[in-house]
Amino acid sequence: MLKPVTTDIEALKILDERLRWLSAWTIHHANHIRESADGLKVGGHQASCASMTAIMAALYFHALGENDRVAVKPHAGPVLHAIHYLLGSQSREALENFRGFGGAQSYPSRTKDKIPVDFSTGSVGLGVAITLFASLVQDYLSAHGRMEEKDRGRFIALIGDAELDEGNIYEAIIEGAKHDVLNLWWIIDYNRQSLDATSADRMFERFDEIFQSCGWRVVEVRYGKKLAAALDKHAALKGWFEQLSNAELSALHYQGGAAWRKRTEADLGKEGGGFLKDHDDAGLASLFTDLGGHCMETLVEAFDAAQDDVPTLFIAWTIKGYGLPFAGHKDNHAGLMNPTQMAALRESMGVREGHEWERLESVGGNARGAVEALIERSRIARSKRRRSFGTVDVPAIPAPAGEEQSTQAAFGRILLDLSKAGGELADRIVTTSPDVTVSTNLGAWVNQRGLFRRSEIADVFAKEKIASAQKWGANNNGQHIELGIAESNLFIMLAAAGLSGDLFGERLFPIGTLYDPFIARGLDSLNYACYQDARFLLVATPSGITLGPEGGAHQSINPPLIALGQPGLRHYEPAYADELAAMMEESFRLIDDPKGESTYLRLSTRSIDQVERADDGWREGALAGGYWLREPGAHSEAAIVAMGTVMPEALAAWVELSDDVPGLGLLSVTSPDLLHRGWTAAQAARWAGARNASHVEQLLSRLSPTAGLVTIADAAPASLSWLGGVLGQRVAPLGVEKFGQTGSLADLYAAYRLDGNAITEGVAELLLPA
Ligand SMILES: Cc1ncc(C[n+]2csc(CCOP(=O)(O)OP(=O)(O)O)c2C)c(N)n1
Ligand SMILES: [Mg+2]
Repeated sequence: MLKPVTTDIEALKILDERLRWLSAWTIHHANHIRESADGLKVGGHQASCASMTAIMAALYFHALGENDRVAVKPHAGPVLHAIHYLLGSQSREALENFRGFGGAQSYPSRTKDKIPVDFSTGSVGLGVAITLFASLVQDYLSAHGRMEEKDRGRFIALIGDAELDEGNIYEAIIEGAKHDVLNLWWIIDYNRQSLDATSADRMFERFDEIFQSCGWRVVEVRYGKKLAAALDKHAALKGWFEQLSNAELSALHYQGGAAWRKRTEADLGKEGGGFLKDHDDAGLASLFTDLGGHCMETLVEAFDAAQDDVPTLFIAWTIKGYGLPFAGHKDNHAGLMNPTQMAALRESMGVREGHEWERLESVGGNARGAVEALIERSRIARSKRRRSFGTVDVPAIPAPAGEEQSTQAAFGRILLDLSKAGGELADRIVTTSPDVTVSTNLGAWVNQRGLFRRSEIADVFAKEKIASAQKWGANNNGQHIELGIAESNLFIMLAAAGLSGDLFGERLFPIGTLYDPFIARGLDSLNYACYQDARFLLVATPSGITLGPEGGAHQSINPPLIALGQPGLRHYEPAYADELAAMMEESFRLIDDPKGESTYLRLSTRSIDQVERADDGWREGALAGGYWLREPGAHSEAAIVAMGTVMPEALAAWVELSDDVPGLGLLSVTSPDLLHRGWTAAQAARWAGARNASHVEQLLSRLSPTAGLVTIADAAPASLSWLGGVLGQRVAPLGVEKFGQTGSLADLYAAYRLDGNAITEGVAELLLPA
């Protein structure tokens, strides 16, 4: 860790004001000056920015080391852009196009912004938690000898106080405590306002206890130097000030000096404890707004005092809209200054009309040199780091042998075989699971590769020679990160590990496992991981109603529909072990490919007879989303279209119906997601002059244009029923629309119409005259 530098406080104060101006101006320009083509609100958050400019100036121009990484509160995005503008790494053009197509993004975005953004933010709470998991990934890389001490950094989250209501933050700190996570600074912009209102007073006093219980140091940065001195001198005043509610404080900040005087007199008497006579109204306003988060000396001291690696929560008191006309007003969250107010601010800051975009406008004399020197000295990266891909040659992954297998069991076998074979890919795989390691079949892999912990944990059961299939000793070399039952943490862990190449220059191949229904529990976190283009393999098992007696509550219906609508995530649903092996191989390649993506494998615990293959002809189609498991006859009038674990029912029905329905085909769909994407992409390409039909169009054009499709999947029927729309063929969709009943497979398949009878009825429905 780098030592803090001695910094010119006056220059930092100037930078604070520059950031306040530039962020407000960027938002103003987008709303009031730039031509609006559609009349839509542009928006932006001048108050949320003004709240943080001192904190961010102190960080970026003083405290940050070159390896430190920051998640910036989404609504302070313009301040981050202003910082890079001052550094010379953001263009005026991008700021003028703030919230416009291709311009600086509304909220910091790793993938869309041209400046280096360490972590995207937007959905509050998630950007906070990813810093913790990124720190854990750093520890993992160090422990595995993939990172040198000098390259290690600190992970910083700039947090809105209302953001602390998001439960995922507490899930994260509990997990962090278990893993003894280090090198975190979480800085709360405690402006006591949310979007709708002022925030609850009561709860806030509890936050420090919660964090301390999880091993954090809590530093309250409450008062600036001036205010602290005044309150120390006047004990009654201090007691009075500290009992003001959040709403009262905000209202007084908004109303200003005269209101402060009136209220002080009312509560403390005419003399205000002997204090009022020393201050005029303006002096009072300036004194009472001197909160810690706006006082540069206080901030620099607080940051300098926290140079060890203990996770630290700074509660920096601020005023939302500090220095702007709506400071403290409870409705200021999306408030925008009008042109008159903006002109007044411009004048008060010494910015000349027509010179609004000048980086160091109004900074003159000796100060200019000091400010320029400080900007020059800032240790943060000016340009984006190149994403690293192509680390590993992914070896061919053979299918596990066995005439009868489940995809879940095959998954465990493939990982075990990979581990035994060893090699670069196996060494870079990191697995993780929220307390379902054993029940998702990762156990054998973990026995081989071990649990990861920075400090060794003995396997007490093994030491005591108590028989157990699981060896749970943990140490530095382990490759499995065991999580508590919090699916959101799983996805944020996958996001952090899946960005390891970007953040640390070291590619990891993260694999996360969970039960399919619980994807929904962490859905926004999964979306967050995909939004940042983190790369990982998500294995969801068991799935559907096929888990049978294991429990109605664990049945899953809609994840294939979720996957259909989730960019950055490819859904594969194999029926057979050889398909799974091909898909895992592909998913590892996709992780390490610049144009790749993450993969979601939906697996099952049902053991089924494997099919005999004449050759490898199925493979390409299976990886593209589907293939004919039983070829249709020329211009066939019907096909069964099946996905995943119900393939035995589809095959049996095909055998039974083939005599009566000549040319009946059986299409195995391995990815509705890929088929749909290919279909829409081919349509778009045709408009651009291309001729190629998509994979799904080619598959279905083997049938008659008037053919009927009976689609069947252990999932919502809409996962496949859309196939009728591709060429206008008719569909009888089978699938699961209700859930919750436990039973044997035969009972459930009959009750939910996933069996041969239902397929026969479907074919009849399509082929027989009404
Ligand atoms: C998950 C999520 N829910 C809701 C929102 C909408 N939202 C944006 S900011 C905000 C309030 C933020 O208040 P605070 O965290 O205190 O930030 P401030 O602007 O006061 O600094 C809300 C509700 C969001 N961005 N993300
Ligand atoms: Mg707030």
